[in-house]
Amino acid sequence: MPQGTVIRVQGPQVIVRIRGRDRHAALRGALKAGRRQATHPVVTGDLVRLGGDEAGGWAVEGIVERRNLVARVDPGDPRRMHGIAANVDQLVCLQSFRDPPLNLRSLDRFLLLGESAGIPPAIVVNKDDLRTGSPPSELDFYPRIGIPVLLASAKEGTAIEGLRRLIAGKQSVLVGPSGVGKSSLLNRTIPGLHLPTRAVSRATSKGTHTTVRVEWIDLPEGGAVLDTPGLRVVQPWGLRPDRLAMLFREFEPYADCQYADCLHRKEPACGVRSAVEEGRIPAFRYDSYLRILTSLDEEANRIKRRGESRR
Ligand SMILES: Nc1nc2c(ncn2[C@@H]2O[C@H](COP(=O)(O)OP(=O)(O)OP(=O)(O)O)[C@@H](O)[C@H]2O)c(=O)[nH]1
Ligand SMILES: [Mg+2]
Ligand SMILES: [Zn+2]
Repeated sequence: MPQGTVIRVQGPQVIVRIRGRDRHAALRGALKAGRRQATHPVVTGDLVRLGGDEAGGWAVEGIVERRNLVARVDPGDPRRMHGIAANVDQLVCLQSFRDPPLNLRSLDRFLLLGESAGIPPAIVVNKDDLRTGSPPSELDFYPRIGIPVLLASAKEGTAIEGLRRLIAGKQSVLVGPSGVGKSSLLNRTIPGLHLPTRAVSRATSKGTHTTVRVEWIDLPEGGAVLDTPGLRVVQPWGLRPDRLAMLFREFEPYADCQYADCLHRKEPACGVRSAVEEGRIPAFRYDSYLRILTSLDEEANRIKRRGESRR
């Protein structure tokens, strides 16, 4: 059975690259039924098994097991998964210094989209031309735990060469809030690319959700990069409270606590909390951790309430 790579998802139709050619394909019934558990049954980057042929049209029969998956909780229904991209090598998390302002809480959530799926993350902070004063010292922390940081400006062309090197030859997915300049940076980095971009709202300093679906962009030197629509709410799919601390890389050496199931909140003799007090774990990261942990509790309660109201 021939196979292909999904390079675009548009409703019940997908575009699949079959032996180097991009073709429409329909989804078969069994896959459509998957909508109850997932917003879209197939995801950009999926390797799929195909039925049909060039003359009569192609149909997606099944999905080859994914190497990995970038996915969040569907904000409209916490029991459903919203898959963003499959089978990627790298998750590039974009923020901007202004319009919208740099938000470390949001950045740490986006990083978890990668960490929870075993996908190495990288950070790009765009709109360096709008920065006043030196970059916040928190940004120096990430390279120490192996996450590279680039300060870029799509407007002035800063760090474009660095970004090109970062994505060269790989399958990358670019994520971040709306309006930080994901599409603008890719336009600047990839010759001949003209993705639509739009100014952020003056009133709210938020983006206007210009990119509306995941866009697959082939790189001239090989590899591809996926531009994605800005996400406002990012809760990584399948995240469990007892696994969260492991995804904060720097906690690991200190997660030696009195209780084996310690969540590093208020438990006595907690190695992680001691490390925060001694300054070995930065307070801002511990703060992110606590907020995400609380949001996981809230999400569990939301799901429980839905279940009860149905009965
Ligand atoms: N000053 C400045 N403005 C920038 C820079 N990069 C992008 N912008 C502007 O920021 C606005 C949003 O840029 P987009 O590229 O559409 O942002 P996006 O992240 O793709 O947004 P969505 O597609 O909505 O997720 C546009 O008006 C861009 O011109 C930059 O480096 N400096
Ligand atoms: Mg965009
Ligand atoms: Zn602990």
